[in-house]
Amino acid sequence: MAAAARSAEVKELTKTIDYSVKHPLQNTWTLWFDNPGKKANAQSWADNLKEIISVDTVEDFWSTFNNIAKVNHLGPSSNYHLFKQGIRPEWEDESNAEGGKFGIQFPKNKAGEAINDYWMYLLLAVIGEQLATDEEICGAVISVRKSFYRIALWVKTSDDEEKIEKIRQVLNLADDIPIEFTAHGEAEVKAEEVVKAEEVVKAEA
Ligand code: MGP
Repeated sequence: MAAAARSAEVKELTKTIDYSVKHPLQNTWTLWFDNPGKKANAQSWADNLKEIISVDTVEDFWSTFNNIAKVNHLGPSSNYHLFKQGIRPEWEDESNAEGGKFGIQFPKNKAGEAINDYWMYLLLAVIGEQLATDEEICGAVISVRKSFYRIALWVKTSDDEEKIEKIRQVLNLADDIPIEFTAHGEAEVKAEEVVKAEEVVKAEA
């Protein structure tokens, strides 16, 4: 088809699009941000957590995503969290208590700006309900650390292989990049041990 005819056809098609209609998502999703500015600790962690906005349409998701700082522009120790409305992005929330996260680590020097796309693809899969059963997904987190980024999918219960494959597929992730599951219970125990060790050091000083 000649270019002029094609452009007329596109014009005709777009006439039928009603831009005032928003497209609802299956769930409402809340964006959170935290940047403790230093290594976080389990007791003060929630103080840094800020609820930014909730979105329930495709259009509102994009206007949020396009207007917040890109992941590669965030400072070390920052995190974005996109969680189902009603679930706080912390281990203590009852929806997370028995669950865990699938984490993928990307060295900063290798990932570069591609991290923005990995994060976007994970979010699209989450809000588009492409991963596991809808009920099972709690949210997604991107963590910026000194030398790496970590993307994580928080789930309510299990670490089955099927989810790992699905994540690999939606991110188009190379086979040599591992996806690791950590139960939140393990992370919590580790954080408590750190707090105890710090108290011992303080007491001895
Ligand atoms: P992290 O950011 O999940 O781990 O938790 P990371 O990136 O491996 O650790 P970092 O030290 O390199 O940043 C970091 C710390 O934040 C934990 O050790 C806890 O002290 C605190 N923390 C993180 N999360 C997700 C929670 C949470 O859900 N609840 C509480 N109470 N503390 C948390």
